[in-house]
Amino acid sequence: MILPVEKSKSSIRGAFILFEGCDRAGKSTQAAKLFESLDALGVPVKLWKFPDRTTLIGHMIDKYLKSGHDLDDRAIHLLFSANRWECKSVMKDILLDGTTLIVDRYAYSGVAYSAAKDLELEWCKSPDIGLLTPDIVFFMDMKAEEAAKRGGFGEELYEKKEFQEKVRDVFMLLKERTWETLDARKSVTELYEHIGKMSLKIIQECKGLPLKEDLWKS
Ligand code: Z5A
Ligand code: MG
Repeated sequence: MILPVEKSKSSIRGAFILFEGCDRAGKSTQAAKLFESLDALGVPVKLWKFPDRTTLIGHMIDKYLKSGHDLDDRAIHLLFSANRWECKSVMKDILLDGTTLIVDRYAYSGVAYSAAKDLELEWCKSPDIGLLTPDIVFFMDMKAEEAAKRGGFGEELYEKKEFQEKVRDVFMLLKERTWETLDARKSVTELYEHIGKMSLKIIQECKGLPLKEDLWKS
């Protein structure tokens, strides 16, 4: 009798697709567009956003961002990181279940915004060591003065041009092999053409690969 071969979970895993970049670069726009088109194609997919403001830690972060409440820079950094850790096991289950996860901001934002406040880069990275590692990072690159022309800039705590330039400089230091840097000044459609193609490719490539939980480990 031939027994059915049990599929190892890692052989069908989904891809971890991340959007990063400074404020108003178009991350959420592209993440939503990618979600809609993959969903329409019948690809199992979920959209996640950090900070995840729906959790208890997320509520504290939301309050901080909206009120400019005076909180120690290291304390808020650790809260952003804790917000990712509290979501890790659910994100892992989603990916191992074969569902692609589109994530809007993650640990790179965590480090970029805190290091821009002059906290040491290595200290900023350390609480996120060992989180899930994205398979591809679409870095939406744009200068702060261009971003400022877009809607909504200036409503939350970090949305100041000089600060955003510092954030961008730190992002540049964090670039890795998995990063695709995109010129965020291009049109939504033009950007999406590339993002859509690259995402389908990475979804295929990841299917047989183990999930990585080694962010910044080496
Ligand atoms: N933060 C942190 O400090 N530490 C952490 O660990 C994490 C985050 C995870 C809130 O983030 C803050 O938290 C953020 C970083 C910090 N700092 N600030 N401020 P958020 O992700 O919640 O922020 P947001 O409110 O979603 O804004 P955003 O992410 O900066 O914007 P975006 O998603 O990149 O852009 P968008 O919403 O897609 O588009 C912005 C506008 O531009 C909108 O009017 C669009 O219609 C328009 N748009 C988009 N694409 C285009 C193109 N291609 N051409 C022209 N116009 C466009
Ligand atoms: Mg956004």
